[in-house]
Amino acid sequence: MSNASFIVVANRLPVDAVVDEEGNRTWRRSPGGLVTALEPVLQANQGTWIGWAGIPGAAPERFTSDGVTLLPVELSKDEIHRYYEGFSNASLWPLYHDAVEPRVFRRSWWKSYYEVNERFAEVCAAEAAPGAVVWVQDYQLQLVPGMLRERRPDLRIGFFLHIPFPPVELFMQLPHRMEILKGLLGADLVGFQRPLAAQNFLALTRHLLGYRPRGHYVNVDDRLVRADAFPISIDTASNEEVANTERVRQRAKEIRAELGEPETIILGVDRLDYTKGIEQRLKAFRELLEDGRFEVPRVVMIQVATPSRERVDQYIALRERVEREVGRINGEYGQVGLPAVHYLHQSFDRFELSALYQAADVMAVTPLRDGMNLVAKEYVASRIDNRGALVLSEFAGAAGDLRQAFLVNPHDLTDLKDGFVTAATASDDDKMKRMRAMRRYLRKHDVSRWARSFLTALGVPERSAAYDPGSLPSAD
Ligand code: GDG
Repeated sequence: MSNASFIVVANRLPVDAVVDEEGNRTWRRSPGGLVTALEPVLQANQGTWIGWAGIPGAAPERFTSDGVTLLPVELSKDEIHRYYEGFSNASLWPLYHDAVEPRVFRRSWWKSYYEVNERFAEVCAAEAAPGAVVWVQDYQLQLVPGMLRERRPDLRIGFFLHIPFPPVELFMQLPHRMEILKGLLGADLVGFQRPLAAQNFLALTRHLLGYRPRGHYVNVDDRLVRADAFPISIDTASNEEVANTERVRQRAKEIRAELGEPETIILGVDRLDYTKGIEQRLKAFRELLEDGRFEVPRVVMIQVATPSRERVDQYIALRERVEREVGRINGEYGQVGLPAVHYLHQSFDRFELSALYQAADVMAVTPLRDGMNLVAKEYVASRIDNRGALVLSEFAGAAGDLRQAFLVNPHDLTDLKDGFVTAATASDDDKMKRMRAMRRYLRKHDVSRWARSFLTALGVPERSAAYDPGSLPSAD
């Protein structure tokens, strides 16, 4: 049993269990950046992935998929409500995203968060071989490093936060803030998307716990904890490969034809989440039509809003607001057979997504706050023709990497509108120069480099197969 030498612990497994009406269970790949990033690392290492299988009740038995052992953890309906939808997604998520939406605190949610974190830690403690490397992921499991260290001091523990880490004043609002901070300090290495997040974390260890961080290190009971930035990326080569298929190139042409060959297609692809700035983006587009700076059908917008957290109140309300705004824009500016905004509340496969990227003249990635934002990077990697323009929020972690994008402040509607117009009217030369530079950057800074740099910093020996996904087939 206890023989796993490399373990990833995440809220979700990389696959979701799907049960049909007759009770038969199948598995479907779960979407999202975390899975794309980590799956190749685990495949290379024959590692173990511990996580929830996506359905309430008794956990399915462990199984193996593509050389990775998947070990499901049980969550009851009540825990999904309190730990996941409650404390994780209605307390921590808004607070860590600069409270762009009011955060909700309930005491019963915390209890459940604590208990579920303990369960993950116990499952992992029982699974890990002596001296194993454990890599804990994201805001749902911030207590796990501390709980794991208590049970298994022999382990090498890393933690990576995929979302922003808030400044001191905001974090101070969080009930049980000390426990969360101590939980994170159970790790040997705490990784963030951006240097500022690591600085916020280090400042809090001083402010709340009285530690004296030196550089990137805090001395906790004679143990050095390092906090640093490791900006996540994508599998650039595999995105390029998909974009280069005949199927995708054909489909991109078809999309443009179906839209009536507009001059400019503006595209948004986001989980339907209030941090992504979808409402502000739609409002900017409506005003540009109002001002006559954009005109349908010469300029049209496609907004893919992937369904997300559909039982959380704030997400239900957001969906209503977004759909009302889309209706309003189309009512005022659409023509028969020619809507101004094509709104798709659906998921697509990666070929369709790649074709959309290739068809889009302007990609609108304008979150109010975002840890990184992989969509921005996928768009750039997919533009093998070096065309297209990326309008990118300064508040996305990706703005630190994709510096040649048209940067905007999505909180400032005028700036957002100007950004869209500038990108839509920039010269081909200018756009190509920017795209080439960003593509070069992503070729070098891909997801395997991200995993390698994190694991090297965690002390996993450089030549170990544990993190050399380079020679393996891509994740999806
Ligand atoms: C969190 C942080 C950080 C979306 N719709 C479809 C689809 N997607 C894929 C995209 C992309 C991923 O989901 C979304 O990743 P993002 O980074 O944009 O955003 P979050 O889900 O909020 O991710 C974020 C990330 O973690 C990684 O650390 O960058 O800041 O919030 O890969 O392509 N994929 C498919 N169909 C869809 O309809 N196949």
